[in-house]
Amino acid sequence: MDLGQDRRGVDMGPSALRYARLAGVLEDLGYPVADLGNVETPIPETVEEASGTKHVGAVRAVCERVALRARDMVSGGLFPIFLGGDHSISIGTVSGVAGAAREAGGGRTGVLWVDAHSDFNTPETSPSGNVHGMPLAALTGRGHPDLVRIGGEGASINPEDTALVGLRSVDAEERQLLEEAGVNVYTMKEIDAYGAATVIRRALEDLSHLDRVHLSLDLDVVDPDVAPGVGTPVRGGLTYREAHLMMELANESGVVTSLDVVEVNPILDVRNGTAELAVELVGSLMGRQIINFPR
Ligand code: DIR
Ligand code: MN
Ligand code: MN
Ligand code: MN
Repeated sequence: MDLGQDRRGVDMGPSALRYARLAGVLEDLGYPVADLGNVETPIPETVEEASGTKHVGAVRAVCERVALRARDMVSGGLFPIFLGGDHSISIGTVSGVAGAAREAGGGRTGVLWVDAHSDFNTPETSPSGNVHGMPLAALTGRGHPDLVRIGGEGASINPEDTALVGLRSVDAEERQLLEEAGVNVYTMKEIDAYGAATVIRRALEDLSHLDRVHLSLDLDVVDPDVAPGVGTPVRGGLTYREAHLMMELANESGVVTSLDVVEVNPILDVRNGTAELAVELVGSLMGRQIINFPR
């Protein structure tokens, strides 16, 4: 889906990730993989542009379908990996995963949001009207009622059950909302000051009380020199190794139970390198050692 922001192309992300051998990398690690195909999604050319929150009706419809798929996967005991698409898909992925787990007595779901942006805007605070800047707010019960309602009425997750890592672009009023909500925030400044390992371990510690953790990986968290194929690049991001360390430490913690890989835009990419990096990062999260030390 590319309805949640202004640039075309991010809807081709799943094809680029498949082409970069996502399934093969997981199979090499010993996992059985089932590709469930794409979720039916309209293109912006066929969607009536409403004023205010852009394409909100169509985004909601797609996210409801995503949430149903997410529920089925959690009920089936699978580890869901969702390929975006822009980050608005996560209103569907997280609400579905959290809702299914809660109803099955599987307890409380938290979110590790790894992104250059905090995606905590509401229609009132958003400077762009783009839904991809709103998913985390909607998931915690803030924002457009049609977005908050996705996957079931009300908030899907508690703000204190979220940790944000890699931030370096937050809008002024969005920042106020973030502070009021009390989410755990780790900016690039903290990563520079304390080191990536310390910050990542703190963020994982913030989520250690939860039964499930959904990792939502927006590829724009990585520095645009390393990952140019994203719609809203912001310089000063994670290095190649810091991004891998994020996933390696998440793997070591063993807490992650579902994953989004979003905002890969093949039109803006260079020889599919951002999709290939994304696949590498999924590999690290699932246990692959990119630095092999013979033991
Ligand atoms: C900006 C950009 N804060 C907005 N957000 C992005 O439009 O709300 N999120 N790029 O990923
Ligand atoms: Mn995002
Ligand atoms: Mn982002
Ligand atoms: Mn909801």
